[in-house]
Amino acid sequence: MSQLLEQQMESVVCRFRVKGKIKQILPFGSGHINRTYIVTMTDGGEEKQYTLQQINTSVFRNPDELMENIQNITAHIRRKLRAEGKDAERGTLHMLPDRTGEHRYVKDAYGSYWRMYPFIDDCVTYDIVDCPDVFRNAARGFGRFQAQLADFPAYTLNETIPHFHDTGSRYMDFEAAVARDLVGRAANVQEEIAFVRARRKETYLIQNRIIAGEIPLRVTHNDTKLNNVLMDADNNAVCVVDLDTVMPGSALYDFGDSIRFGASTALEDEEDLSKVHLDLELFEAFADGYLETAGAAFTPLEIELLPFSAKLMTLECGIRFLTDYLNGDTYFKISHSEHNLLRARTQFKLVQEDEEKMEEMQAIIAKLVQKYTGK
Ligand code: ADP
Ligand code: GN1
Ligand code: MG
Repeated sequence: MSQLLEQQMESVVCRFRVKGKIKQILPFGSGHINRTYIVTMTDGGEEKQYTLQQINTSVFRNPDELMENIQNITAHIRRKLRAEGKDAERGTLHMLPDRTGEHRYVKDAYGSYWRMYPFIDDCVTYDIVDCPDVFRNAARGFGRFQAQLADFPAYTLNETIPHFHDTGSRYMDFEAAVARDLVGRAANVQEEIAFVRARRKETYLIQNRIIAGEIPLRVTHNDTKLNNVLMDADNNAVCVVDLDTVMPGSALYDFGDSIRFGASTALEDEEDLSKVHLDLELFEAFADGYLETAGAAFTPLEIELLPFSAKLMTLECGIRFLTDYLNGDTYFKISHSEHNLLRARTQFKLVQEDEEKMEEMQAIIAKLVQKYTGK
């Protein structure tokens, strides 16, 4: 970390309502968008930790609206947890106010926006999981999150990234990137381009049904990666984090994105594609935990489309990685020049397996529906 960045962060931290002196600031987490740090404060011999995050404002263009969403969502969940006698301190995030009490963020001298949360102790997050029981618990965390927000007034939410899971519009961005070929990479990824083009028609399937009113809009998280749910020492889900993309959306986005990331046998950027598979046991465990906690509200069409949503969300993410690669890596954080291409390839490998195992996924869902409804 550069000295300048450290000084910048220290002056930011002091503008939040925190007690004591800064002991340490360290980078944390494996997210692709914001920058996250852990801040340790000492106050009379007591230590307390916080997460400090720099908002990526080229992705989230209106930080005021973004923070307003998070403030309202977390207040809603906190009220619910308290009413149910549950631990509201650990069950949701709490954005710290600044010293004036006016904002839940600090804007620094360089125009960057920062926010702070008390660190929820004794938790871990996973980038990969091989135990179905752990993944079932993660699903319960995301399912409960959706159920907690079922009565949140969706119309009051700001759209933090327009058309976020509009896969058809992601496809059009991809075609534009191929046509521009800004950094001359298109010639080398003809196979991947053809893979996406062969699936163009499917990119519109969920969005068209939302527009037609056949699939209900709900308040959804929209970024349900396994590492966005904190798990305690017994691997129970404690708190859903990374709330920047909570917006009106489809339950299919959340289910599909969780399967995309967590039901894979390899990391998102695994180079050796022979290690990348869709694990049906993990799929079943997640579907079980999700239907148990959120499924009662689902319509028959939502249930029917759960397996397809896993494929579509994986295809969409692969399209986004490939598009960013073609655009010269301007959106996702990367650690080397081929990073986005590797990520796109793992997604396409998973899409292929989703296609091969579609009937098995459908049979699993049918079995679980029977379990929960007796039908
Ligand atoms: P990103 O946009 O970088 O993914 P996240 O909000 O997901 O940012 O935070 C990155 C990681 O930091 C999470 O995966 C989680 O492990 C951890 N984290 C974030 N907020 C907290 C918190 N309040 N308490 C404990 N850990 C947290
Ligand atoms: C980004 O911020 P992070 O790492 O949780 C992205 C998601 C992608 C994901 C792919 C705001 O999530 O949409 O699915 O990377 N978030 C945003 O790993 O674009
Ligand atoms: Mg995250």
